[in-house]
Amino acid sequence: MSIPDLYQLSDLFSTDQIARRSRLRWFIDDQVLHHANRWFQEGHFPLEQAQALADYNVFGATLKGYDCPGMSYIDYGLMMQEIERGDSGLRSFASVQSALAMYPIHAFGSEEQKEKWLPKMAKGELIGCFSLTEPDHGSDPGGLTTVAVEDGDSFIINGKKRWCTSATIADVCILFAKLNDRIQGFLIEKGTPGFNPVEITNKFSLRISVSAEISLEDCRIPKANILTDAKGLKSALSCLNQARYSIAWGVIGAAFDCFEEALKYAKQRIQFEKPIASFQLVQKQFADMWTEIVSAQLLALRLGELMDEGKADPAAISMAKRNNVRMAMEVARQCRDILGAVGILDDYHVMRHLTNLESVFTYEGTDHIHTLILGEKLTGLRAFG
Ligand code: TGC
Repeated sequence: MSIPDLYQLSDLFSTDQIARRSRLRWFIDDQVLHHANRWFQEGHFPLEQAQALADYNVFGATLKGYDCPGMSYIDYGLMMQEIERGDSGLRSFASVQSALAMYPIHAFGSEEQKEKWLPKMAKGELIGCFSLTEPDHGSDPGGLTTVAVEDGDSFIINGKKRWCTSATIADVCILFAKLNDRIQGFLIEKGTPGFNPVEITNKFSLRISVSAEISLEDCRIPKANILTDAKGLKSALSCLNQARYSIAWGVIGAAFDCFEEALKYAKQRIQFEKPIASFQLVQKQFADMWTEIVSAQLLALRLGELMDEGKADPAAISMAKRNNVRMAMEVARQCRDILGAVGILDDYHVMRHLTNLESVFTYEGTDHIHTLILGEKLTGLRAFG
């Protein structure tokens, strides 16, 4: 029995959107979910399956021109939801490619840079990454200490970066450094001497995803590789808006997969001679979870409309990221509880989603930072900085 669409959300999507979602759902079921727990245990990133997402127009989905799909933010959000139903690490790859690598090239790059990178990135032939965070500057990126200095027709960059998804496999890195004391974006191409990404392998979370730290040692790049219009922290934060939007939708998919798995289990698991789904406390868990999942979908949908109209306030994006990640974590925890002891095994997906969501709770702005962004918006008073 499928879960009833009580709020008739399907009516809010076009036939095309539903068809696209079904195609991607089939791909995630067939090519990702069957293998995901093994990949997670092995710490394996499935590059081939990740690149195949290009066939569904995932990469740079909302960007116009340069062979990009030019779709709506709701189209994009629905795809993020389906991908994270598979795994948060795979969705991280897809949203970094779109929101943090292609978006800044599209928004801040020169015509030559756009022509060179975007068509191939949209096809998944080239991979991008984004590098803002440093070992000593996470929530306060304005304090970053990586420095670029001009030297003839080059810039020389020195510093250290951390938590860059895809950095060891990326063809291009969008990197923020200080140039004359002001934050500035640059493009660094794979293989540039002095650009040294190293994979972080000792993770308990997002194991189907490459995370890396990068050391930059006299890394010389041509002047043409400056992202001219990516000036100031504002430009980096505007990329994060895109990535936070992807998360607000994506985590609904993770919650959905946990919910479906727990519901199936609860109907089959017999205790006291009855399926545990018939017990009142378990029914309360399902009622609470489904209410929160549907509420998160409505929040994401309205945010998508605002993004399409170019009217989304960054604080609204913070609200959706914060609320929907909290929701997904709570759903994953409740589903693990319903599964009982077997919920910790890799025969089920719940524990993988739960440990992944621990990272999603923290990256692209911690829960605390989004709380304080909302606090400032509501009170007019700043609690940080
Ligand atoms: P603040 O003075 O508030 O702002 C500086 C300028 O930026 C503007 N601004 C924004 N613009 C667009 N979108 C937003 N969301 C914006 N938030 C602020 C602001 O209006 C101002 O503009 P202007 O014209 O006055 O210059 O800056 P602050 O330094 O006080 O910091 C504010 C704070 C704490 C909210 C911000 O720094 C923040 O969001 N911190 C969290 C950082 C974060 O999310 N980091 C994660 C980075 S992602 C990553 O590197 C690892 S994950 C990526 C991967 O998976 O590879």
